Amino acid sequence: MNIYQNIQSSIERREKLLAVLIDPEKIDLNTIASFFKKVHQSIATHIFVGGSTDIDFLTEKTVVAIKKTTHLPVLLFPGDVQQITSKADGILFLSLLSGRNPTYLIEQQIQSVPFLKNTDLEIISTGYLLIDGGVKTAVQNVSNTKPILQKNSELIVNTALAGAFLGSKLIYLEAGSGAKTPVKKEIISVVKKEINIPLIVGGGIRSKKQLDDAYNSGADLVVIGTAFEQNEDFFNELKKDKRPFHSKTKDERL
Ligand code: 1GP
Repeated sequence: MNIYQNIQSSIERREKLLAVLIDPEKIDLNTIASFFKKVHQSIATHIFVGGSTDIDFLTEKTVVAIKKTTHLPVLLFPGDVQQITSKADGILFLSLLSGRNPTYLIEQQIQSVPFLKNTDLEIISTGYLLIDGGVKTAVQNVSNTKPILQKNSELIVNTALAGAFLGSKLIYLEAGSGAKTPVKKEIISVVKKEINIPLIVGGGIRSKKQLDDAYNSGADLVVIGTAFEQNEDFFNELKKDKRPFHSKTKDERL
């Protein structure tokens, strides 16, 4: 079964998913073994690798080191075409739908095709929405696009739905790495109500409570990077025996 089908079956089983985001510019490869010991004791189900930039081309080296250490699926979450390597299991093929910069809507994607078509990476089309997280984040700086304000829920929903109509297999609500305010519960639940594809939420989630809030509002997969980078003890609060489940099905929420 491929990664996407596994995500779908987890959702059917009412399991919640957690991706640990590893930024190749921030992780010290010598610490990968000890870092992953903690990852494996936790409820983490996926590893995302990526960052807004990768000036020193560290992505491939990082993915190779991670693949030696884990059996969890490793998905590229690239900031640009330079961050693609065939060594991962799959790639979130992102289009920054909240922005109006053609480079991140379609240009980078076209540039990646000659490489991607010769790899075995599972390509997962992902509608990517940058939502205001209270601080100017790297995604905003690098993509030169404006995030959608959280008060503008109608625009967020319509953008997510446009992604679904265009054929995205996932929708990713992104408050940006290190966001002050994660995507609000109300936004997650209103988007989840409208779409029939798995929903990813990330950016600024630093506590078990914020994680549970995201799950209970309808996030199927939550992405956490900064909180683990800054405090590996956070993994202890997310031990495997405490794996969270969907509180309500989509139909129950309606
Ligand atoms: C950023 O959504 C991810 O792209 C995770 O954000 O680093 O704030 O956890 P944090």
